[in-house]
Amino acid sequence: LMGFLFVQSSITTKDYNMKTSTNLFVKRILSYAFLVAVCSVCSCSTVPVTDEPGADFRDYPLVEVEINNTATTADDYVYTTAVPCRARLINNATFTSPVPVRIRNYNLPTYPGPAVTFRATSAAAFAANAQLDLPIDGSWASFDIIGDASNVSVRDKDVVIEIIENRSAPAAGKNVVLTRKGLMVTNAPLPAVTPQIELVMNGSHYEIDDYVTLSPVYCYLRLVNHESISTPVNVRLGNYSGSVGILRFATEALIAPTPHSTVSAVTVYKTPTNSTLDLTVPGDGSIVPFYVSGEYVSTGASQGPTPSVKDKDAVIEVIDQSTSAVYGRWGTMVRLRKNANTLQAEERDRYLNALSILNASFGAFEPFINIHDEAAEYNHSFCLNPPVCSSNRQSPSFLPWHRIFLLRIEQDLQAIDPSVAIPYWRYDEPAPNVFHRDFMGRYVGGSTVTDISSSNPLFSWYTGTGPDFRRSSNYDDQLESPTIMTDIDHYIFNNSGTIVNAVNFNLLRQILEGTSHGEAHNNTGANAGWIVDFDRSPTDPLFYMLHANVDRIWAKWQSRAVGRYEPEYNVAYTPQSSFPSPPTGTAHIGSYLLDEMWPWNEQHGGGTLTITDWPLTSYAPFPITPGNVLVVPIRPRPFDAIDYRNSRLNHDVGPFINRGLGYHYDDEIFAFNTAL
Ligand SMILES: [Cu+2]
Repeated sequence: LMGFLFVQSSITTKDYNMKTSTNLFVKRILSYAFLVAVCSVCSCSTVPVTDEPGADFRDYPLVEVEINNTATTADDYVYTTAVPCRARLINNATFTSPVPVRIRNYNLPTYPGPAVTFRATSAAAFAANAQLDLPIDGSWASFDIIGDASNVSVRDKDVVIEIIENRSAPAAGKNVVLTRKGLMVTNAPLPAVTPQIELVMNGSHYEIDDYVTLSPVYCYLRLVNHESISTPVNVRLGNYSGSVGILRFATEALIAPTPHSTVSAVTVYKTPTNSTLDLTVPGDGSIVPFYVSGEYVSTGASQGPTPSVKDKDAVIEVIDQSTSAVYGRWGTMVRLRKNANTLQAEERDRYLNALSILNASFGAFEPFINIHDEAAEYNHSFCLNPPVCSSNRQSPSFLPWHRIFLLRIEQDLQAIDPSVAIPYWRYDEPAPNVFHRDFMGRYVGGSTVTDISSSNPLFSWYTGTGPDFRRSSNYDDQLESPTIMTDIDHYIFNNSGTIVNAVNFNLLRQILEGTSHGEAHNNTGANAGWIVDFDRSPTDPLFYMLHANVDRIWAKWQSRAVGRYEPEYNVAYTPQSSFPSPPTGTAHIGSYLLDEMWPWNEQHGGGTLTITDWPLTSYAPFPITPGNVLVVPIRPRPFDAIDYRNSRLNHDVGPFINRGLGYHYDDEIFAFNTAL
């Protein structure tokens, strides 16, 4: 069935006056984006800020933190006496006046745990927050941490502190998390460790990008006090016994060329597989590189990853090879997009909390509604066959456009809480925990008002369409799923994993948009629900989990054959190249591989190609958040959306310029099965 099922609701109204007036507000709040230094192994090079017409580039502070004023973590333990700490700006040259920040614990009020209190060194009293001004010469600002003897840690790194943006303007950036660090509250100091080892993830000394998926992340070790200890140190990397998220290690991102009938020689890189790794840290202070990723068990009862539940619960331990002395533990997170129906309560609530905070500043949420509306309404970027697009939104760019669109909101959510990733709603399975009063709410027959708990952060949900979000599912959302395909995996893939229907990209995207995703929208919205209507569907928070599942199925399809991560091959994406001039064929501008996609292409006003009315765009270029510097190009093309895996921050992975978007689903291995 290729028909497009995502129909307009009969109650659609569009208030152009409202949209026009709010656009100005949105432009002011959201036209932030920035380009900053990206550190490579040995040197930092600053990417010059491009002063784009009509865009204000906004710089977030990139912050390094040290507990006990050392680069090693062997002394990152806090007791009931004050521990000296310090923070500094990495991109200090960007700023012209000291940058005010706030330090606090990461705990949600509803999930209290071990915590610490803070004081700026100049202040007298310890408190739950401390204010600091970070100097623009890059020097350290001091603060102290103290633990609570009655509330000590259960495991290492179960106390996470965070430094947040505290500049008064722009308002949208306030409280953005600039960095996090894991530590431990003990009731006794630990013995001093002589060789001071530093571990650096992602090539940068700031930790805001220290998140791993199932892709290899570049890291290195270094002897800090090499001037007093000039001998090499033989160390073993491994998982700390208290870790929740489990990691794997490798000395290199393994590379294997793979032949294929239509792709001559694609070189792939694979995920690390070693549970421990022996390395020698040079005595001269130079680095020893390695790669880390989340564990993925490929067969057996425990098939799949062992992802994190909270930030910094995946802890890399560095010990001495012969004495097992601990040289340090570094908290990171195996952050994956997970099945929404099986999230743990705290994961679920962190996601809801971040969504709610974004929505509470409605001006910061509204673009998601408007971008989607106008992209569909004005037939840009995910439309085929102009000028009939108002009744047919099928387009080759449907998948890459929504991939970038989801990253747009995911990165805004991660600016609020970096431990959040958009969960996916498997709409081919019953999802009673999704349609629950404590999560996305329940549809109760006879009313379109979605039933949610008063304690649910979404209880105060508000969009331009009004308070709450309305559904009218025509299936029992506790027992049934909205798609006629009982198992989408087995529709696109048969039981042995072979693709049976979507044998090429064009067929895949038609099945996904028309049948699979269309049924999820239509049957959940039925007649009066907002999710059925393209200009309001992003007002229902379920939208993002629905589209994460669409994206996940594409990702699984990509993983099943060679070349589907390589955008320049037809097996990965069609149409290739750029929109032809003069126009020929049927695909819309914005759909060709190398076309920049609206709205991030900054096009507005009268277009000159087949579409003459690019909508106003207040949403361009693609904004950048602290943990995702340069992960998404500022004017993304379908080309940039094909490989979703390694972060572009990982410069050293693979033989190519890394083109990944840095996220991963929890049910798909990083390297595809070459046996298929
Ligand atoms: Cu959709």
